[in-house]
Amino acid sequence: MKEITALKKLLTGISSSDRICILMHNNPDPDALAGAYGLQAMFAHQCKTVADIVFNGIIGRMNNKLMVKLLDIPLRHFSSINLEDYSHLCLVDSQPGMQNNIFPANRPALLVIDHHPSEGNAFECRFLDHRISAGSTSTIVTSYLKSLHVPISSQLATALFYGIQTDTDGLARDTGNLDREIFFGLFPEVHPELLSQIQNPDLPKEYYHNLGDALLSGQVYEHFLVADVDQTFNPDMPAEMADFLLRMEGVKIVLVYGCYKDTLHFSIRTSLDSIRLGGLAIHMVEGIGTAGGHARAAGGQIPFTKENVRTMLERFYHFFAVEPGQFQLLYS
Ligand SMILES: [Mn+2]
Repeated sequence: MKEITALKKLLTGISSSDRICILMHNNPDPDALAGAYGLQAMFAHQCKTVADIVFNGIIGRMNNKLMVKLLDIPLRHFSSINLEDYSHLCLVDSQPGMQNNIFPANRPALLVIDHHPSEGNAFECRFLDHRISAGSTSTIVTSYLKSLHVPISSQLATALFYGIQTDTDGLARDTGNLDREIFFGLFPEVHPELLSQIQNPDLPKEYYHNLGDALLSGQVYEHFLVADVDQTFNPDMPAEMADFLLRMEGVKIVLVYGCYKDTLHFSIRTSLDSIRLGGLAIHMVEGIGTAGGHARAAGGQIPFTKENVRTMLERFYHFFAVEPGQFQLLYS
């Protein structure tokens, strides 16, 4: 494999005195967290250096909070560090120049691993593995850990397994042969009790408020469902509600949005293969916000103003050639 030779060469050039920062996209999800955790193990083993995992935004979902806590993932917040202090910057589950991360435009990347479609942004990088065929960043990172014979602790295996599981919906979505091979390969090392706790966390009362908002505001037309969770305590709630509502009988396309602080977050989900939601999400925020995603799951953010929300919704309806007036409340 060409990549592993290049990676080995890159790592031999790094010494224990180098300071490495591993960045993820904002509000990191389990796949980003696990990928970063895996790279940290790689740098520790191969270069005898402790890389810092740095996040921006918040760790929103209760599952993700528990993942960080129970699997001992050491995190630093972007506001508490200075990127100038690091000799090398890495980025996982995103690419420099994408709108969902704070990778500085004036710095080259040491290493970038991602599986999201490119947004056409050019960047300087010494080692890039951009593999759209992979269902998760965790898949790619695990394959490197195995090739380099980096020991994978039970906590790290659990993180990587959970990263693949969430990004591929348990191998049901955007999954290839490598995802399956790595997923089953990690399984014997996974800590079942910790994984179960992460998958079934206690939920705060606000979660149920947002669930109520989503159900009461939910409107349906044919196989579309659009819902507004209103104010939310967690920017991941629209995504969580969209996943949940997509399971409704007859529903195949879901849009959920909600406001966290001064930003409107939205998520789109579909069970259909024929739509590319990532492109749709980018179109919906053109000129007003940021977005990205995959074929069947995507999302974005816009500054919360009535005008912006109307524009975003109009573009969604227009894309599918439907009219808001055709929709009816789920409960009326
Ligand atoms: Mn991912």
